[in-house]
Amino acid sequence: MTVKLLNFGKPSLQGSIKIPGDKSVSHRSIMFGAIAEGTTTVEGFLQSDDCLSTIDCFGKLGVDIKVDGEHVQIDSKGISTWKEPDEILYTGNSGTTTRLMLGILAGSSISSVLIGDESIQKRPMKRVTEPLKQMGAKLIGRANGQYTPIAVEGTTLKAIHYKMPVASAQVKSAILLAALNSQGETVVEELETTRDHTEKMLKHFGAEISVKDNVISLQGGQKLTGAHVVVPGDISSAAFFLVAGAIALDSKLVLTNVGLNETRTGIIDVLKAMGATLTIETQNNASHEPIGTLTIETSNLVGTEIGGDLIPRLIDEIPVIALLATQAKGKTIIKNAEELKVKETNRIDAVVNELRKLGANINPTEDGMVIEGPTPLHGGELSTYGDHRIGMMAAIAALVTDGIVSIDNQECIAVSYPNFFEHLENVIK
Ligand code: SPQ
Repeated sequence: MTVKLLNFGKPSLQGSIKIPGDKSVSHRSIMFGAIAEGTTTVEGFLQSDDCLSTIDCFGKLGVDIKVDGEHVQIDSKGISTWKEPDEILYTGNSGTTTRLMLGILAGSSISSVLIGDESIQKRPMKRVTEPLKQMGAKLIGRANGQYTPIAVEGTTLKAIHYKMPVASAQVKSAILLAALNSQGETVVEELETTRDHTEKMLKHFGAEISVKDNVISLQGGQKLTGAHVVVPGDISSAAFFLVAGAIALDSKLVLTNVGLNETRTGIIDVLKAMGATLTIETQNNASHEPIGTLTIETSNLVGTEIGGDLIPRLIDEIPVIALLATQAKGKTIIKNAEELKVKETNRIDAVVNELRKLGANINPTEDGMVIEGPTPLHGGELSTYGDHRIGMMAAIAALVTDGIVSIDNQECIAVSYPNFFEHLENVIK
């Protein structure tokens, strides 16, 4: 773990950044390519630690995956041809890999064991193992299937009608992936709309799926066919530079290749509500997801209220939105965001503790936080808690502090954005 000292001296930011591939879509491109029959080619794949964990797991299942930078080719004859792994499947720091693979493996004909890193071992899995058990899945894990390691004995699954108790794309996706390999029609009712990359990719790989309001229906036994996937840039990565451009002195940043799937664009709604100088231009593109260019300039910001169905559309952006709010005039209230407590770390506690070290006026609540601004920030020694999004929030904060900010574990940022510091340094003038 390397301590990184950030001594930027309140710079101006100028230039353009091509935002790297979306983590959620990159994971799914490998999973769908492995399930499908035929050849799948992926363009713009995010080579981050989390996505490489997914590739590693499928490699152990005998799936032929060739990686050449951002290009990936997957050749598969379908799930029935996967081999039983002779090693434990290691999912690293990735909740998406762990939960979606449980759904996929539950309906396979092989036995396997999944384990992740220290953070994954504390993240709740019952939200996935419980509905999968209702489908007939054979799963054994600590605390009655709540924690990894989890052993999966693949078996024949039956369809379910499931009302989700939590707004989670990972739970929805695990059930849909299990449903593909089960008998009958599965119906999933969402509490609130969450990211719909799985539904979009199911269609892209040839499945028939019905989505009406928050009700998704999928008939089991459908075969997927290999496809070409163009991965859009990750708006969750772009979010750090959107906030940077809005709060740094005398700045203008152009962010290209940004995925604009409307289940992910809550950060844009928040920036507009706070009065940011932001323009959006959609791009014609070859992806099955919308893509555009965002231009952000130094802005006079005001506080806002963030809650309800906006939360799943920006859940991973909340740490950096909290930083944004420290530079806005007035009060920002973030509520209905209790899911933050079960991410890579408890992100309510982590954000509040670390921004307070820099002098922010921020208080935790049961389901979010309240921030009063604007506050001048000073330097400090910050912890990432091994969480990439806390690490990047700390680095962006250092752009507006008087004095040096240090972060304790810069390596964790490679989970979602390996080129983050290179991109940041390129736009500092
Ligand atoms: O994959 P992981 O570790 O869960 O990653 C995070 C992140 O910050 O990158 C959450 F910690 O993103 C999740 C996101 O919060 C990725 C995701 C997906 O790809 O389906 C969905 C969200 O999680 P959830 O629990 O709300 O379904």
